[in-house]
Amino acid sequence: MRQSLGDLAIGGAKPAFAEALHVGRPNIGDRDRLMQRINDILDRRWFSNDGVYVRELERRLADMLGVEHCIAMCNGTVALEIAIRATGMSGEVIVPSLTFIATAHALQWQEIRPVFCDIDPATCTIDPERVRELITPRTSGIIGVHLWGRACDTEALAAIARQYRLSLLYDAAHALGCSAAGGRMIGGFGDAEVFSFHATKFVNSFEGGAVATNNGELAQRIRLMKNFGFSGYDNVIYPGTNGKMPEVSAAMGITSLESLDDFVAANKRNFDIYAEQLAGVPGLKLLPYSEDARNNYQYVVALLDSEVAGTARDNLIEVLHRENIMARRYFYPGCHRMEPYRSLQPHAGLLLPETERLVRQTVVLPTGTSIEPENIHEITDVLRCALANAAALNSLLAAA
Ligand code: T4K
Repeated sequence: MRQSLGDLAIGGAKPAFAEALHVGRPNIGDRDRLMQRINDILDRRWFSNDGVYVRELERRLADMLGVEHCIAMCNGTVALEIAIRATGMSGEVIVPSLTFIATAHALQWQEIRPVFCDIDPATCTIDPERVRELITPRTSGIIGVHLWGRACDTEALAAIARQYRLSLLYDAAHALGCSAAGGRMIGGFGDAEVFSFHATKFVNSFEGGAVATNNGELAQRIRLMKNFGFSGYDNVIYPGTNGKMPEVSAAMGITSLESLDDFVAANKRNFDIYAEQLAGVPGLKLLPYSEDARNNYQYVVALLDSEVAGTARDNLIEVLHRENIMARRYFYPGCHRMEPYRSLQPHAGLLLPETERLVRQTVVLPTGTSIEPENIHEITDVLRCALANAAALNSLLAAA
């Protein structure tokens, strides 16, 4: 057990890990099954354009999510862009600022203004009461983000969308395998929901994404849009782009999905060890997962209250990085403080007090199948030691 700063790399000791531990290390399912599938793809020489693996992935996802339609795509960002276009969003769309930059960029890319909305600190998702205050005659839609797998207040957002006739999308990049409170699976809310299967997601297809919807007409439009608008050979009936998922990605996606339960179990095991080891550490608390919902446990988010802990979040990140524990500050500093939004909307932060507070507190810790229980014991030992010596840590970093 580490006692003093001298036991930490920042105080001169050897780093806890010789090789870096990363947030977002990919999970890998059954390698043999993956290689069989890739060999099959090579044998059949069908690499893209609505191949059998893409269809199988779409079918499996739709079944799992309990939705009628699922359209696989090359990544989550393009899937968002296409869903935004297909639902006819324009003018202004209300989004949280506390999200990965892709959510805002998918709008701005199409010259739609993202109007940043504050979060409900209890769920870290868009606050419906604040949404109401941001509606103008130019508002065409809302995009909720099920951040870190925590479901938005889907009922309240649906009521607002109905009342003001707005399109309603969800960025569900973090929320595969999660449900809202009460058990209804994320995937079927709003007009459509968008998933990411990027390498860093707990179910990955190297790169990939998908749109899930129960609206057949919308699904048809999205299918056309992701394939240049082709409706059969030599017949284009719609403007479109290339959003297709390649077969090799679908093969990885299917193989990952087959291991979903194992991945969730590893994430939950890790989360529980973090929670047990960090219980009672002053100023540091893990963002809990709701007992009323199904969770994928893919993000371990610790929140540091620097007043109570006696040191700043960035000092703790520095300590962890020196130990080769590559914790992240997701999603610091908030979209509204990144370009082009910082220049276009310089005062947006005034309406985002909860977001501004939270982005200064987050420490996202490594998890997933590459992280073993003993790794977590080391990580939490480092955290406890750093915080037990907060005053000395502040002096050391101030002198550096
Ligand atoms: N909406 C939300 C809410 C999202 O979080 C995302 C993506 C999207 C939309 C868009 O979906 P995609 O278009 O990406 O499908 C990473 C991912 O690139 C991004 O997909 C993800 N969110 C975001 C949360 O994380 P960065 O900028 O943090 O990436 P990077 O390169 O710093 O890598 C993250 C960590 O993962 C590092 O610690 C290294 C590790 N890593 C990464 C890769 C690619 C590995 O260990 N192995 C790998 O192969 O965005």
